[in-house]
Amino acid sequence: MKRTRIGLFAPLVVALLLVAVEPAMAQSVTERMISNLNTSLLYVAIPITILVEVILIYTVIRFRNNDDPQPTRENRRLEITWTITTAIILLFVGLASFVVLANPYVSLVPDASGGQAQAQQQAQADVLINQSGATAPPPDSDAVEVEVISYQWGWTFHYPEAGVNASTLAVPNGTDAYFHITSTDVIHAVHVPELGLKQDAVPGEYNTIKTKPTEPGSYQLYCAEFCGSGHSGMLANMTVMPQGEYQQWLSQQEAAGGNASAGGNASAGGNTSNSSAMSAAPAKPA
Ligand SMILES: [Cu+2]
Repeated sequence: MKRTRIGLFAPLVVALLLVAVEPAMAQSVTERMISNLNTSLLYVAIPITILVEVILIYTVIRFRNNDDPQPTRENRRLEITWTITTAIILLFVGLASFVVLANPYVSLVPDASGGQAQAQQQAQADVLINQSGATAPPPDSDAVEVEVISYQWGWTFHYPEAGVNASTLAVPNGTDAYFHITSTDVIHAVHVPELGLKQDAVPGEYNTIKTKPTEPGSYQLYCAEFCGSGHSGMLANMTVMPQGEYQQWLSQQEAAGGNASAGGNASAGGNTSNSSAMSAAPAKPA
């Protein structure tokens, strides 16, 4: 009996030890939330897996020579225990997932009330390709907005406030960044795995995602939707810079003539290439 109890409690001890280990530092708020959720769900799944396997192996070995097996008799206490335990586990999994999935850093939901609607209109006026669906930051925020335009096969990053186009996606560290994602031809998808970002780029509409980078550095941006023969080469560089460096970079882009007709119609589709990370891409008609 004592041995069985130790066998049952061992998985719990393992789980507690796992909880004590801090997860690795994340590169953005979004990435931290997603990987924390993944880790917490793993803490629940590992002890359950160990418990089930231990009971299974024990049963196989213990009763392997049983020539006269008896049917299981009703055990109300046991049935109530596993029903309640399962309910608690499922409730935890559901709540933990909901808290992360409903967060604006993971799923940004448009807010059409009051000042937000005005900011929405402003955001709509400044973008390069005038389409609906962009979710603007709140009016008083210092968030950076970037219009991410995908095409076969490359990316143009348009900065509405400065009116410049760039071939690299630069954002300041520690500041909210809104990416209004769209496409000029077929469906593409923005994917920056290290920052936990992924969103479809659909022609004729904007999908906005929001994040806050927490670690300066250079990250790979991929197209995550098969879009033709050039798909595998549809890469770009995303650079997270300290605030001062970002302002300097933006002025450089303006000086280099990263031209863009703000509020104009579809003049997107820059001549971007991944290697020319720091140079502005000239806009050409799509
Ligand atoms: Cu693509």
